[in-house]
Amino acid sequence: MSVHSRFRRWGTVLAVSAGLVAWQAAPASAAPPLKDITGKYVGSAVPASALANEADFRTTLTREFDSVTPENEMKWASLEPNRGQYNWSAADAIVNYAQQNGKTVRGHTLVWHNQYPGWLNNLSAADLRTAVQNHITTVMTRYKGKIRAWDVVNEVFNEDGSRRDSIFQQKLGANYIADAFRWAKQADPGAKLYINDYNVEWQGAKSNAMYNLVNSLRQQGVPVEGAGFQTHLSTQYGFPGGFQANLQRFADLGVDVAITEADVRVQLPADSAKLAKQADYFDQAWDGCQAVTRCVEFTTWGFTDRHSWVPGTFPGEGAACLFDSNLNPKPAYTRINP
Ligand code: 9MR
Repeated sequence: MSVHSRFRRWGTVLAVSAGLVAWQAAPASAAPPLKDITGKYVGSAVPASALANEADFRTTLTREFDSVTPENEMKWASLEPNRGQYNWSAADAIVNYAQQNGKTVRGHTLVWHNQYPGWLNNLSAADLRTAVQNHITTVMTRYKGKIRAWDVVNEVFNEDGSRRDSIFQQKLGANYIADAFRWAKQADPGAKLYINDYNVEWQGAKSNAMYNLVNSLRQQGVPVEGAGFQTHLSTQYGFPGGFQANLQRFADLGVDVAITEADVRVQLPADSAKLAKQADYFDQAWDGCQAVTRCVEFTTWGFTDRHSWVPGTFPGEGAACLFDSNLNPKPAYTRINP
């Protein structure tokens, strides 16, 4: 919770549902929306299918958040499965929702070693370079002026801080990152251009490598304007040490910083102790961002346990979001927004 909101109390309400009477935490609708308790953007990853098909999902999203990140719809394989043939409909649907509802969009993501189309594998180095430039230019031009920030490159480091051996690194060499940022700047000069990664929330080999790269790119005049910290956390590990100081050192390089994909998974079944620990982690992440002037955004990777990548990727873990599957706020929500 922010210092500001610590002094606000909303009490409890008598909830009557399905014949049961129970005292429970005030629903989110009784508290101000998350987006209204901070001057920073508060976002969520969004699957276009849920936005289209689930009215309750859409209602909570619209009430609580002022930024959306397409969860998969703007990835290269989604947008351009065959060379030069674009499928815009799902990405357009999210951008149109944002435009119609006064939300901003975080674009995700232009150059990533995952979820890229197979046709990239068959290209020569020179042709791959052309394909990357064309893809960045085509996608950013379509959404020019409608995307607040773009994850231009995603997850370019290994855990030890060495460069990930992606198809881009292998074929184009280390400078593909600088090229990507320059092409992105030409396509939409108004969007904030980010490098984004996970396990960079504490000071260590990986975050040091990202810090050094941002520093050296900026010294060369490459338009890196933001550092994204995914913040996929688990209660079985400690909260990242020096979280706020780590954000601050990047901010001190002259870039914006953002929490881009926050979630806190617990081992299933969840219980009140685990959810209390989860609440503590979410609150520390929220407060860390609030305390850094240039932390401009707090985005969660989905807001409801109904739709979360976690159980599919970490068997036995889940319940990682601020709202449960029925869209009731969990202790983590109430802790941030009491
Ligand atoms: O949530 C996304 C999931 O639906 C996809 O299957 C997965 C594919 O790798 O990507 C997930 O989102 C990832 C994001 O794009 C980048 N950071 C890690 C996220 C969780 O894996």
